Amino acid sequence: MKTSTSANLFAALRAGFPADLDQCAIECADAPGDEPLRYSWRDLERGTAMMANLLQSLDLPPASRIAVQTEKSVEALMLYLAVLRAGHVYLPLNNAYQAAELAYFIDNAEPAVFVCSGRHHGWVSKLAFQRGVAWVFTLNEDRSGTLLDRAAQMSDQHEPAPKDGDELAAILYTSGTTGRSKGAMLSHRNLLSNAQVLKDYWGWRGDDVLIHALPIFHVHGLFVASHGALLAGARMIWFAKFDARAVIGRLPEATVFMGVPTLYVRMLAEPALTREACARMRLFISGSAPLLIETFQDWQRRTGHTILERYGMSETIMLSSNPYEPPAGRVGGTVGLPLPGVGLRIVDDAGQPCARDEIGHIQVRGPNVFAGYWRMPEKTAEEFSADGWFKTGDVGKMDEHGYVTIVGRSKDLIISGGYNVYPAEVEGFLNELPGVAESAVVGVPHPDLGEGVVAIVVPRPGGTPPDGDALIAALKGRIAGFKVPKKLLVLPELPRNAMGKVQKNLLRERCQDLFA
Ligand code: MLC
Ligand code: AMP
Repeated sequence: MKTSTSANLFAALRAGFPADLDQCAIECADAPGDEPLRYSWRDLERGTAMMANLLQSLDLPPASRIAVQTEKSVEALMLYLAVLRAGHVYLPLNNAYQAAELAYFIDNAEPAVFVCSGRHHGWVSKLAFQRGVAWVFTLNEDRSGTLLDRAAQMSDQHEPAPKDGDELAAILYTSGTTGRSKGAMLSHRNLLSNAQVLKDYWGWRGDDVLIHALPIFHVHGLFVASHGALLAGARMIWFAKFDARAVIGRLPEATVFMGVPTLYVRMLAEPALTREACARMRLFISGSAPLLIETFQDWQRRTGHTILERYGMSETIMLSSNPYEPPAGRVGGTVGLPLPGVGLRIVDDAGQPCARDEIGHIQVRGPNVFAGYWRMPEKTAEEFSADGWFKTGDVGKMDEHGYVTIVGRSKDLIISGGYNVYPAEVEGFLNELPGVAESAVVGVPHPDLGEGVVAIVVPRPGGTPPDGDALIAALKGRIAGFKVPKKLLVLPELPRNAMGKVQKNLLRERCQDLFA
């Protein structure tokens, strides 16, 4: 196997750091305390070296999975970089996940190390140790925890582990089209090739200032935003939690912002969002969920800037983007053109190419496309066409200029505020609750979240009908809060077609205005 330090994604990102390592790399915008909390590039270099040395001192098998469920912090970003640096595999987990969800990921990925927030150490460490995890460390928002205590004793010199580009860098859990969560295996090459393409395509520069206000357990915040800034040696203004007013307050110093559509909707609701506030900005990017044309137009009117919408997914990182230049080439309601090096085709149900503007299934290929799902070769095979294209599960069309429009999804997926919710998973938990015979979960328009989760529940015959509020309360604590239905209806039966399949389209129509 051909291994070299340069194929290690960390080494490539570090090569983008500016020559003067004492410059500010990251400034925390919402850290407690009066003094601004700043990290220099040297802090990133040394901190990641110490954490990488700590991982190395544990004598883990090569390519061990390092599972991380912590609050967002600069140290958590350093931990991600340290895992790459040490040559292990990063496994980020949404911090809303509860015990049943974590148990599944641990059983499936078999991480050697779990890093959790100190406040959850009791139950998480018990769960992790019971399932064979060798090491559990804590990492807290206030820069405390056993991970940093141990890393502080390590050397701040570390040579990045030599890597072949095809070796695994990260596993991101996603449900893909159906069923239980699957771990999308992303290699050093997948991540680096995509970061390099985006660096050129979006014109990243060393004097950019990125407002980073997204979580760092998904593609958008962890890869697209962080890699962009690191590779360009650009400064980040770092928000541990998105707050529309606070973000607008920092826009005058910034040049780049990335968000899911909900972030744009919330910022538009703030009177402080003006042309003056955005005067230095060069690029607003939206993705992870459809951006409504109204939001695109309102943003243009209010700020004078045209949002650049792009499209991607966990299995592929970024696939398409509206052009950077000229801004007039950014077409609202579309996700732009396939990125350089990315093949994107629209095919019909039989797998035959669709004509221009004809709606079909979106399939992709390229150096950014993942190697497959972790330990699920059959699932992997199902999601690729016979000629090697990945089936995204998205439905769309391409116009004569090559612009792609996503019109829907063939996968049963709800995207709420940029987070994916799989109806079958929520239905499974609902159906286990007392008094519930069966249930159906759908997504309907929501002014803030894009789609809001709604459950329709059928009571068990003969018993006391279940109370909607009690069911919602019972779900909280069992599954991540963002998956819990915002509204729940109790109906005597679910509409079914002649085949006995639940007609979710009818339920969606019925609930269409629930959040209006
Ligand atoms: C939080 N809550 C949500 C929610 N986020 N409910 C539904 N959908 C969501 N997205 C619920 C919590 O469970 C809680 O419920 C209540 O809202 C308050 O929680 P919070 O954490 O204070 O919420 P808030 O800070 O307002 O979070 C909203 C948000 C956040 C939009 C800022 O969801 C967010 O950061 N989303 C971005 C997701 C993202 O990065 N996606 C990228 C995926 S990558 P209760 O009942 O307990 O009060 C991808 C690929 C690609 O898709 O192309 O990029
Ligand atoms: P995930 O697997 O969590 O990364 O989610 C990926 C999915 O998000 C894609 O398959 C799309 O359905 C959706 N998505 C991402 N970007 C966009 C976008 N700009 N417009 C519409 N849907 C999007």
